Amino acid sequence: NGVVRLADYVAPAWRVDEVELEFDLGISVTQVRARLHLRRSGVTPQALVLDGAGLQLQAIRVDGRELADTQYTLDETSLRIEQLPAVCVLETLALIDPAANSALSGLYLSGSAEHGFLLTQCEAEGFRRITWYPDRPDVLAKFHVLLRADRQRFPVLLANGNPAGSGELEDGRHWVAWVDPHPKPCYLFALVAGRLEKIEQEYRTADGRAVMLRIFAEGDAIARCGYAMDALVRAMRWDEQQYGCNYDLDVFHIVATHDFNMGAMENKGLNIFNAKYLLADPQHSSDDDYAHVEAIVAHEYFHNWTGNRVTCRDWFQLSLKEGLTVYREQQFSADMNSATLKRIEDVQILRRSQFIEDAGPLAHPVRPEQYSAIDNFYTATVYDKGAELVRMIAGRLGAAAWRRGMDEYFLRHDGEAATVEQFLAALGSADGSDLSPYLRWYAQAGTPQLQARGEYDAAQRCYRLDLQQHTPATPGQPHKQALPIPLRLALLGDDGKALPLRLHDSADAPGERVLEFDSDRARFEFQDIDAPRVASLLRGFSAPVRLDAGLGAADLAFLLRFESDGFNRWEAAQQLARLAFAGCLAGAPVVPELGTWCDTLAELFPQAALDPALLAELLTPPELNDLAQSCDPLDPAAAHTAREALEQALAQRLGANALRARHAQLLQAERGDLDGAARARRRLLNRCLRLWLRVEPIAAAAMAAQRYAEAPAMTERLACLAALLAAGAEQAQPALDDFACRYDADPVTLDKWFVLQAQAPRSDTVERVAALMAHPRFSLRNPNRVSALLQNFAVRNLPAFHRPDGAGYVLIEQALAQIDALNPTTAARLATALKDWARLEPARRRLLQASLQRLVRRDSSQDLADILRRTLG
Ligand code: HT7
Ligand code: ZN
Repeated sequence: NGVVRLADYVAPAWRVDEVELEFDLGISVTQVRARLHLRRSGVTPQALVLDGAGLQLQAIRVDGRELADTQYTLDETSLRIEQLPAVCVLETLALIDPAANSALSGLYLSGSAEHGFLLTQCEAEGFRRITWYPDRPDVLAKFHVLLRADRQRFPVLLANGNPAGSGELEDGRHWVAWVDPHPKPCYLFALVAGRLEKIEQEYRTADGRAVMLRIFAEGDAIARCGYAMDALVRAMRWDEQQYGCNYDLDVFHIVATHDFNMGAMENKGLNIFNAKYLLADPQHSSDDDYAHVEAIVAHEYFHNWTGNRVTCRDWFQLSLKEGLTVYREQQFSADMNSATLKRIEDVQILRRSQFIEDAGPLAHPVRPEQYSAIDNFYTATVYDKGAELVRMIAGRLGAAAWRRGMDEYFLRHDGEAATVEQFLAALGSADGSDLSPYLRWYAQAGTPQLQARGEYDAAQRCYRLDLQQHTPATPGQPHKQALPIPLRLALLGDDGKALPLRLHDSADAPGERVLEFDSDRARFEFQDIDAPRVASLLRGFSAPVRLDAGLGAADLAFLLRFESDGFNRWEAAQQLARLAFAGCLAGAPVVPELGTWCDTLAELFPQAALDPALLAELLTPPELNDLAQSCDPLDPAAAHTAREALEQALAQRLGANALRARHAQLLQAERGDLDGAARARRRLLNRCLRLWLRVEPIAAAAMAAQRYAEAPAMTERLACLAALLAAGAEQAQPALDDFACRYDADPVTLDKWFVLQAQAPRSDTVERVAALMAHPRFSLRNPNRVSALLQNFAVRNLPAFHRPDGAGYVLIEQALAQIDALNPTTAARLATALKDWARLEPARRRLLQASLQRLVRRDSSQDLADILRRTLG
């Protein structure tokens, strides 16, 4: 039935020591010759079964001798040979058609047949579309690659590893050879062939290797690769300094493409990037884009050790490389920028995607137990919750033992395909810790709910904290175990300073403690506390849980004023906003929490000492997607209205004068600089604009339109256009038209134009999105365009997508059927936008369920069918 189970893992029967690949490259016909140097694993004879998909067999030989038809079995997905010597060389010759590959997995064409280039994407199971091979991550081989192609059409020929020769052939063709000395699984294989420009820079590793760094892109785009190069150098240095990880080849190449199913790919020595996450310059890229480029360049580079040198035994261990690499990128970005802001952003991402995933029909453990389409498990749970698990473990060990543990992990498993158990064992060996209780976090889906209740006992002069944990049932896991939860906390004095905390059985009294809470319930008593105090719990978001601390508006306002942990200060603002939202949603005539939230923020607003970026975040209530999780059943329109009420009340409380003045002051200081301080000021500037638009719409819209027209850089232009659209200002349409003209020829920037319209809070957004699907620049073949227009509409525009007549559902239903025929990975990802149907109020629920049922009755790809089946339950 196509289901793969972790429990069924069997080590490979055959190993590949070396593989020689020869490509005769062409847009519509590429010939692939593969010579696999095979070695049987055990003594007993075993059939060789290789994966293969969409390949046309031309020839097959073993040790140089042609096989007769009766000596092998070939079907749609495999090649099977029963009788083979224990050591032999299997040679196959296959034909493939890259131009017909719209799934963007295997070897495919990016761009047009005339001007585009060829490239590969092999993770997770794309290599089988290139040649017959044991397409599983625990078969590691040394790759030798020879590329042949027409020199004019394909002047650049790249593959993994180090260059190993090049030369001319007849008829204007040429060849380039590559050898990768590091054995690797085939999912890390890559080649690129085409007309590409490059920039390059020399780098010397800490251990003395001279490396040539090169970035390749098409045409003028190469002028926008300088920032990525700088980010790469920063990441390489950081990995040497923080983890002792040096780069290990003579070249490191990155290639940008507009046609890609994900953000980027860490192929050994030849990373391939979605252009959206590589190109950056002030004219085309916002501050957020710059941050993404830095983070993703670092992420892919860090995979060189966490993923490539030590890879995964099987795809169930995916988080072993992804969770760990996300965590390493988070540390890097925190070091390069503001650590508090980075933590806030990471938790926002976690809450808005992973918490929702974990609470719905697609919930799965960080290490799933089974899958039917592995591409559907590149999820927020595997990546972002996986990173939180690594963060808890790193925190549990402390910085020094964490580093020793990582050294040990590399020492034990370099050149191997490892498991989560091996990772925890290596880390724990650093200080003799048993980290196996954390395996429960890897195995158990769902977000734990942590309830904390504090009480002051005046007679005993002690503060008593009662904790309870509970994880709701998830599909296939009705009963949950208690998990080890590190709870970082402090008790704050009147001035916000952390008081000494002494537990009854300990002598030390630090100002902050981490309690390890690993049972269903527990009580902790802190001694010598002189008065009732406010507890600041889960500082820095020390565990990926939903905390119910039972704090009222007054305590939250106190934390918002005085908490010194920047993350928890922001969290107090969020919690207070949640209380206000609940009141507004319930339709209460007076919502006292709303008053407290607004008053406290009004008090903080003029404080010059506050970091402007943090202030901008404090002034922003949780996103609608996040707030919507607390609505049961969910009426998206009502939730949107309640959140709007929050924004409006805050704008009114701050007042037009204060907002106008702060906006003017920040605008005066604006020079378009890219440093952290300038970016922080811009964040507040644009937040002020949004709020000001609510209380002085005519003047603020005029200012936004002027700023749009005169914008020195993209952050400004985009923020003003988005603000005009959100406010429904009359200047929005002319600005949108202008944006389309300016950036018509630039796909990455034009995507922003599609995004803005998909997210517009208008009653006719469905019709507009439908019209945009017919726009000459829109294509269902391009994942970035599909994501910009359709994913954004379905996921980030709740009121429009959930229009009561169900038109939004029908639009996505019809698009899904078309996209699935072209690119199942993209279709499956878009379909996850429908997962919350059962939480909707009855009328919408029925309409969305009907759309899902119609889709499920169609003949769809395995990827899409898997999402639909799990969504409907
Ligand atoms: N490791 C990469 C995964 C990836 C991928 C997975 C499925 C289909 C297409 C893909 N492209 C890249 C991305 C990463 O670094 O996490
Ligand atoms: Zn990754």
